[in-house]
This record gives sequence, structure tokens and C-alpha cells, in this order.
Amino acid sequence: MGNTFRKLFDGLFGSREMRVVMLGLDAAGKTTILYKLHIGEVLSTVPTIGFNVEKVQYKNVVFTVWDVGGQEKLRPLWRHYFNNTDALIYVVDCCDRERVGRAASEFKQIVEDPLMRHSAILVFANKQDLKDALSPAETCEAMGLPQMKARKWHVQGAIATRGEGLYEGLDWLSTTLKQMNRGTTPAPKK
Ligand SMILES: Nc1nc2c(ncn2[C@@H]2O[C@H](COP(=O)(O)OP(=O)(O)OP(=O)(O)O)[C@@H](O)[C@H]2O)c(=O)[nH]1
Ligand SMILES: [Mg+2]
Repeated sequence: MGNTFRKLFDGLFGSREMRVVMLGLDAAGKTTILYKLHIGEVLSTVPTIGFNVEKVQYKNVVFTVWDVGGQEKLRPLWRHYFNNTDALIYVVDCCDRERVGRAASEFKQIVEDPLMRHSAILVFANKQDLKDALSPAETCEAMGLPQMKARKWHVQGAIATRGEGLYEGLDWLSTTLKQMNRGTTPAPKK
């Protein structure tokens, strides 16, 4: 496609590149989500030390997803991934009732950070296949989302290992980010 035509095409169909950072406590399911989106099968994951990054194309949107390790000692590093972020995906292990308070306090710290003030927020209420999992509505309450009136947020129930709920979440993100006019049009290929 020529440059001019590509620009016109992108303008008409809203092809955009979004920068997304995916966070959550260790073992929440972030890496499982990333690889499920990217290759459609689950590899066995090991705890992430540092980060994984992948580009995922969904409809007209290219998501550059940073999946950052969630172990306690790694959490202070999360801030370094906040710059120029269009959206936060926060993954909650809904079976880990013991740590849901911790998940909520880490979440609050992220969304209140000045660098994240304008980002859309997608929460994956993950591991819905397990007995005793918090429902998406309970997860929403636990994360304090109903009080967050000034933000665009959405809670999506998910089973990362089976890929359930993931594309529904991305659908919400792409629509919302377009409404917010976030993301950049990718540079045309020469
Ligand atoms: N039953 C069930 N298990 C899941 C689901 N999603 C992830 N898991 C499992 O949870 C464990 C942790 O998943 P990871 O994707 O490695 O977690 P992570 O959030 O990347 O963890 P860190 O890299 O340590 O931050 C793995 O054994 C996954 O197979 C799910 O929807 N249901
Ligand atoms: Mg990981």
C-alpha cells in the first residue's frame, strides 16, 4: 500500500498501535494470557523474572503488550513500564482469596500513579474455571472499581488457560481506546 493510501485507510478504519502494560500479582495468569493471545496454545509458564513483550494484532489494533513479573521483589519495578501507556490490563487470580486485598492495594497504587492517570483499565477476573473463584462482580467490588468514576474501566471474567474471555476484553479495550483517541497510527512500511 502506498503511503498516502495507507494513511487514508488508517484514518478510515482506525488502525492503531496501542501500548498496554499487563500487571498483577505473581501466578495471576499474565504470561498465560500473553501466550494464549499470541499463539493460541498454552505453554507451561515459569514465573516471569523481568518481562515478556509481544505484539498482538486484533482487528485493526496492534497491541504491544508488556507482561511484567509480579513477584513481590519485582513489584517496585512496575513503575518503569508506565510511561506512554495507553492501557493497563490487571490480572487477578480469583481463587486466591487470601491475597485479594494485596491485589487491590497494588492495583490502587498503579492506577493512582500520575503516569497512569489517563490509561484505560481492563481487569481480567481470571481462573473462573476453579471452584470458589470470586465472580467478576465480586472482583470489581474488591478492586474498588465502582468508586473510580473518572476512569474508563471494565472487568472481564476469564479462563486464560482456555483462552475464554480474552478477546472480549480486547474488544472492549480497542473500542474504548478509539473513543479516547489513544494510540498512534503505525508508521507506514516503506
Ligand atoms: N485453572 C487455571 N489456571 C490458570 C489460569 N490461568 C493461569 N493459570 C495457571 O496459573 C499459573 C501461573 O500462571 P502464569 O501465567 O505463569 O502467571 P503470571 O501472572 O505470569 O506470574 P508471574 O510471572 O510470577 O508474575 C500457571 O500454572 C497457569 O497454568 C486459569 O484461567 N485457570
Ligand atoms: Mg509471568
